[in-house]
Amino acid sequence: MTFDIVTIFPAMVDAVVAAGILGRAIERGTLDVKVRDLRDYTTDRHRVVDDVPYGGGPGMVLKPEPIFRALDAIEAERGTPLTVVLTSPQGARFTHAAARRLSGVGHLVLLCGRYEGFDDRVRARVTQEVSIGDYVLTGGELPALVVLDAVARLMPGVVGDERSVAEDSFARGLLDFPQFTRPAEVRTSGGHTVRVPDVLLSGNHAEIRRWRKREALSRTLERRPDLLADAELDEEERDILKELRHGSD
Ligand code: 9D3
Repeated sequence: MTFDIVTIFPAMVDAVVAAGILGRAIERGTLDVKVRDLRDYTTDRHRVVDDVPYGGGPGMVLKPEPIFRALDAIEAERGTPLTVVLTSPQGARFTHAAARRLSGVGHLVLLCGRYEGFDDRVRARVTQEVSIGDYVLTGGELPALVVLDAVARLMPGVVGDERSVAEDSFARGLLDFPQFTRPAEVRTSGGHTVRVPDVLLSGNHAEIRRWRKREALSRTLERRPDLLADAELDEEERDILKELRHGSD
């Protein structure tokens, strides 16, 4: 899968993309990410990408022509038509379901917002506008990287072990069960020891599976009951959930 990311801070995007699982996928050729400096698509000597808002008010607005020139260049290089994702606080909330839909598109353009946002006329070239949540950031680079990360890891071969993608908590609609690693006992700073639950050391895999289901369900019920409305539960999980709900009556 191929991504073109258009930004006024290419170094910020480059650094993230080079690290970790995405960096390795790029080295292997499973993933292709081209980071483009919006200033490269200006035509004036000072490479200006922003201007004052018509009608007045604070802050600056991203000029439309550099964005149009960038999209024209990408279109000429990649072939038409483009799927263009614009990051903005006005966008629809980006969810795992949205990531899954986008992972079916072979090529994506991500436009990173800055300042007070884009000249509204660029929206004529935009397929979808996304926000990553209800908090105010300084720009769209981190949101674009969130979209890249969430979409890219769904592509076959990007994440080493396909099971971690399939068993993904949001893929199933449940939170993860608790994880432990060695040692089986560890001394806390408070001076007492905390042990790994015995069931995980028992070697009884049927019991371990059931314990994990119960933990995942009780955590979800406690922390994110909203997820249970759309969760895909098997019969055993529905039974455990019924028990857990009766327990809190
Ligand atoms: C809604 C706030 N705006 C009111 C004047 C100003 C403004 C604040 C921050 C305009 C743009 C930004 C920069 N944020 C993004 O570009 C952004 C964003 C975000 O701030 N939160 C969650 N998702 C996203 S996606 C892009």
